[in-house]
Amino acid sequence: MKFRNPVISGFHPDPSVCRVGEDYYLVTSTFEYFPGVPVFHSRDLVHWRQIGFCLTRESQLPLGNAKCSGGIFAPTIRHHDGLFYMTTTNVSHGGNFFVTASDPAGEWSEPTWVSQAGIDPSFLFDDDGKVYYASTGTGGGIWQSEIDVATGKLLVEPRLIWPGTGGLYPEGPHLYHIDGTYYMMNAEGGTEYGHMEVIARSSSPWGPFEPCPHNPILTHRNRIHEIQATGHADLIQAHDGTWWLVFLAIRNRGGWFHHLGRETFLAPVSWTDARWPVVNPSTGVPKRDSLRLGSPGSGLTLTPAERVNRTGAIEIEMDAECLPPHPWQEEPARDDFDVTRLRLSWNFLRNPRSADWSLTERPGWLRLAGSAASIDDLDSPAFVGRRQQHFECRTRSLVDFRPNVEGEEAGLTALANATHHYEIAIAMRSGRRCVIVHRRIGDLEAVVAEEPLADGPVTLQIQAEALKYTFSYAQGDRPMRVLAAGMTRHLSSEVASGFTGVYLGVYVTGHGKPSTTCADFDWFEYRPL
Ligand code: 6LW
Repeated sequence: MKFRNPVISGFHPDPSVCRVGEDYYLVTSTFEYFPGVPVFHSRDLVHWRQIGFCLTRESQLPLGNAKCSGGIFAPTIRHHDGLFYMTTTNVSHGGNFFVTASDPAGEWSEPTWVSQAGIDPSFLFDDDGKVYYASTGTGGGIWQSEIDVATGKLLVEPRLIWPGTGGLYPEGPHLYHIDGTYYMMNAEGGTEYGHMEVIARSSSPWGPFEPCPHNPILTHRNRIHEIQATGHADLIQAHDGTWWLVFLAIRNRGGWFHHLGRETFLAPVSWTDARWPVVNPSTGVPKRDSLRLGSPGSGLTLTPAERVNRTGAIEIEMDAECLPPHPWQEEPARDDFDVTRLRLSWNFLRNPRSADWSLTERPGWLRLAGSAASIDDLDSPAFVGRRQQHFECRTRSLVDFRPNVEGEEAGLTALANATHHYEIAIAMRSGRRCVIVHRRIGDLEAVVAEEPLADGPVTLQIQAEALKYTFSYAQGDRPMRVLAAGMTRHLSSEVASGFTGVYLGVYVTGHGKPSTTCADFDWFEYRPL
């Protein structure tokens, strides 16, 4: 059967997956966004629906003044003895911790902190009841401890167990116990164009580990291809016995840049006779586990063509013996805000102030009360946004905002981070209520279009194509009027840096002073084109 990658599009990096019976649960990292660590559910590993978040309270997820791409790094989800466990790192507050839940849709527990340095923590609940806790560590390599999962206490101090195969930044470790052998799988090369996944094995959870003769088992570092940066993976055996890998990758469209962030991809896995995994075997399997490749590190002698064949090339359209398809109903394109809970696809920046937003003060509208904070600040402005998940899509919203004071502003934003974002908004400028288009690209900032507005609500629109955003507005039944455009490249990770992807959202700010008036959004539409 064919399936399409990414299986979860838009900014969904560092995926980790577990299975309970015929149900699959997946989590991704979320950095400075709140709530944190979304939980996705699937019955076929291809179709995923979000069912909740692991971190929904400030007590679980303090993000005060978290830098852009600070906060929550790579998570791991596992299920053991009727409980789900999710461990991750809050690099802005506290370090490594885990939370638990009996129902993956939540609520999840308060954090149990683990005094282990590094990032990218991961559990192995072993058959003998021991719990191993792996992560990166001081000085590099993969470190591991044994913990008491009831308290988070270290039972065996962390120590270096695997240096990696020599690539940069060994990270995203996961230890698996498969058919009596311990496999340590990790990413190397960094999360960009040099990214790869490697694996090693041992008869002991503490090593020494022998590297796989055809490492890296996954990489696109030698491929001229739309898909790049494949790596940071998690391995899963499906309920029908087949094996699969979820991992992150990016899609370049129209140039060597990506603005949708690192997305979640899927590939089938098969095993060689020598019990080593092969990713996406349909693109080529190791011809033989020859001596030439046997000794650690000797893989470097392969020709590019052989290297591609060996490293499991990934395609947008994948061919594989899939599980019976189990698609979910699509979320309607239009959110009318006519319920009193925000959809799961909405996120705040850092810990929101409850006074900044309401779905009840003006029923059927989303009301945002602007504070002094703006999108440029390492604070929590009156903002909610959703991930851009398609290169071509259109975002619209009907906004009722009547600014009184210079600098008061409300509208739509395409947001990469605090220093790279575009807005179409209603603002008070030189005493007039106007519609403006604003661009910030690092230390370059400008209002590039401005037109006076008639009284009444305004429909604001951002139309996205692979290479540009187009900003338009309309009032009453007048047609949409294009005001300006902005290049997508300038909101890409290559330009804006960081670990996050573009959000499309609504906001209001007083730019340094609390706004004297609220902005009401009647509806918000996100429509893939
Ligand atoms: C993630 C780590 C990484 O925790 O980036 O570059 C971090 N590699 O594996 C954030 O995605």
